[in-house]
Parts: sequence; C-alpha cells; structure tokens
Amino acid sequence: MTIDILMPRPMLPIVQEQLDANFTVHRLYEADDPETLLAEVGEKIRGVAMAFGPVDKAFLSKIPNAEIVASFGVGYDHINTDDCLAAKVTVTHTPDVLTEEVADTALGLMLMTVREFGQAEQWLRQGNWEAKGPYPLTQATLQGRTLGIFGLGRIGKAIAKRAEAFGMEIHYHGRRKQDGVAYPYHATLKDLAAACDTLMVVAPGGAETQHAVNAEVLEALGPNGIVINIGRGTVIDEAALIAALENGTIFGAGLDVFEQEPKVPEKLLALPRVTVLPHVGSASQATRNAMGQLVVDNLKSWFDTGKAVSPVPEMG
Ligand code: NAP
Ligand code: 8YV
Repeated sequence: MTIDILMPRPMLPIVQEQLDANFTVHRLYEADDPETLLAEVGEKIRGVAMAFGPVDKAFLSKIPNAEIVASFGVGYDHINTDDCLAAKVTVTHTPDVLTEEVADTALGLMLMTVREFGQAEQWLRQGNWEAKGPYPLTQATLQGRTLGIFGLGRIGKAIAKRAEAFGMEIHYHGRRKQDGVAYPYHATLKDLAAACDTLMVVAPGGAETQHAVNAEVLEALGPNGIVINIGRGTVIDEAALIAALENGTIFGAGLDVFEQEPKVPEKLLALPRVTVLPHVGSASQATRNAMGQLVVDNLKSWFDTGKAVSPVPEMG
C-alpha cells in the first residue's frame, strides 16, 4: 500500500520525481478547488512536503493522520511547532546543506552595500561612465569596520569566518554567550549595535525576534551604521529602518529578506544607499537541490525507519 503525501505548492523536479517514485503525491496547487481536494484526501495524508506555511492547528486539523511535515529551508517560522507537537506531527527542515551558500551571499550583499556595486553597475549600464565620468567615490569602505552578528549559529559562524578573512573585527549577540567562541558577546542587541558599525542579521524569524531591530537599535548603530539582513524580514522593523535611512540615523542597508515578501516598500527602493536582493541567499541550483534531497530523505527515512534525518530542535 502506498503512502499519501500532500504537496501544497510546487517543489523542485528533484523532489517531485523522487516523491512520485516512492509515494502517492496529492498536489493541492493543481486542483481547481484546493479546499475540496483537501477535504477529499485529508484523512489519507501521512506526510507533507512544503516550502511555505502556515502549518498550524487549523491546517493540521485537515490532515488528522499526518505524521511528518518535511519543510524545504532551514528557517521554519511558518510552522507552529507547539501545534505540531500537540498533534504528534514531526517537523523536519534542511540545515547545513545551505550554510556556505547563504554565507557567501551575505558577504556579497555586504560588499555590494558598502561599496555600492549595484549602483555602480547601473551607472555603467546607463551610459553614465562615458557621458558623465567615473562613478562617485563611495563614502563607506569595508576596511576598519566592525561586524556585529545577530544570530551566531551555523550561517552566522560561516559569515564570521569569511568576514575575519576580510580583516573585520567580529562581535555577536544571541540568547546566550557561547562556550568556545572568542568573539566578544553582548547580552543585548542594543549593546551589540553600539559596539559595531555593521550589523549582520542572521537570526531566525518568529514571535521572539519580531522587530528586534527597532528604532532604538538603529540609533545605537549610529550614522556610519550599515544593516545587512540575510535572516528573516520580520526581524527588522521595516518602517523604523526606512525612517532611520531617511533621517541619516544610519548610513545604509543591504536586504535579502523583507517583512511582506515579495512586496518591498517603494520608500525603501527610493533610498540611494540601499541594496536589495529577492531572497536569493540559498538560490543556486546545487544548493536548492541539496535542500530538496533532504526533504525527500526525511520523508523516506521516516516511513522506512520511523526516524527523521533532520528534525527541528523542538522535536527533542
Ligand atoms: P541556527 O544555526 O539555528 O542559528 C540561529 C542563531 O540565532 C543561533 O546562534 C541562536 O543563538 C540565535 N537565535 C535564535 N533565536 C534567537 C532569539 N530569539 N534571540 C536571539 N538570538 C536567537 O540557524 P542557521 O542555520 O544559522 O539559520 C539562521 C536563519 O537564517 C534561519 O532561521 C533563516 O531564517 C535564515 N536563512 C535565510 C536564508 C536566505 O535565503 N536569506 C537562507 C537560509 C537561512 P542562541 O540560541 O544562542 O540564541
Ligand atoms: C529558502 C531560506 O529560500 O532556508 C531558509 O530559511 O530562507 C531559504 O533558503 C526558503 O526557505 C525557501 O522556502
């Protein structure tokens, strides 16, 4: 007897092909009426393969026999893990396989922001180099900057390693000081911001970190301050960030993630020292395939052995 898997939205070919070969896959996005399909197949569903949520009590009530939600991505702020634990549903994610790729993107974004490479490229493409002369000298340089990392986890550490090679001094903030880490620790985010001029946000999203980077933190970062966000959009109060950039409270920002993706506020786009990327931190084919493979491996392992490969920490 085959096992029924729910796929609410399209996933990579590498995921679809392997799931089709091993399970019966119900694709909600192909149904004329997804709710009707869910009502028809909900009781049979034992596993879910997905990238975006929400996964909460209401969703789980429609798939009462589900055992596992295999999420594509390391961040799982779209999943209510308490509701999953209560429903005895295991949650898995895709850590590690994307760490180096996302750290590379973070460094690229930081360099682009500090040295205005995106704007300089536009200068050339729009014919200004020939017509008007060289791109203006950048007011900021990476040299001599101190990097404050908010969220010194897997990706944060990979960023720190790269930033050290660029000669940056590293500080960090998290919920606790980490054993064996020599970088100076700051017990509050405001203290971290005051100690650095470049704030790298790589903490997870969710209620605990919602708007942690607020007006007060930006004020502490100061007029040379540059914020880079490679973590989650919700961690920064976007309205406070726009105000801080408009008022010169901070110098610039580089953002891969936003509060209401794919919507990006016009006001942010209008600011001159802002670099924006469309959430591409892990977006190479090789890394996305590795993430997809881990989704498949989690589902196969769960139904073959009763154990998941990479459950989220809340699963114990
Ligand atoms: P991780 O290893 O779990 O690291 C997260 C770090 O954040 C930990 O050091 C943790 O330290 C800290 N942290 C967690 N909750 C916190 C809180 N409430 N307050 C303060 N610090 C907190 O995760 P990771 O693999 O590095 O991934 C980090 C995040 O990056 C993901 O959750 C995801 O949102 C984001 N991400 C984005 C992209 C992209 O494409 N832009 C790609 C991948 C990941 P403590 O436990 O000491 O607090
Ligand atoms: C993914 C990410 O693009 O892993 C994460 O947390 O943000 C990215 O790698 C995203 O999760 C895809 O849904």
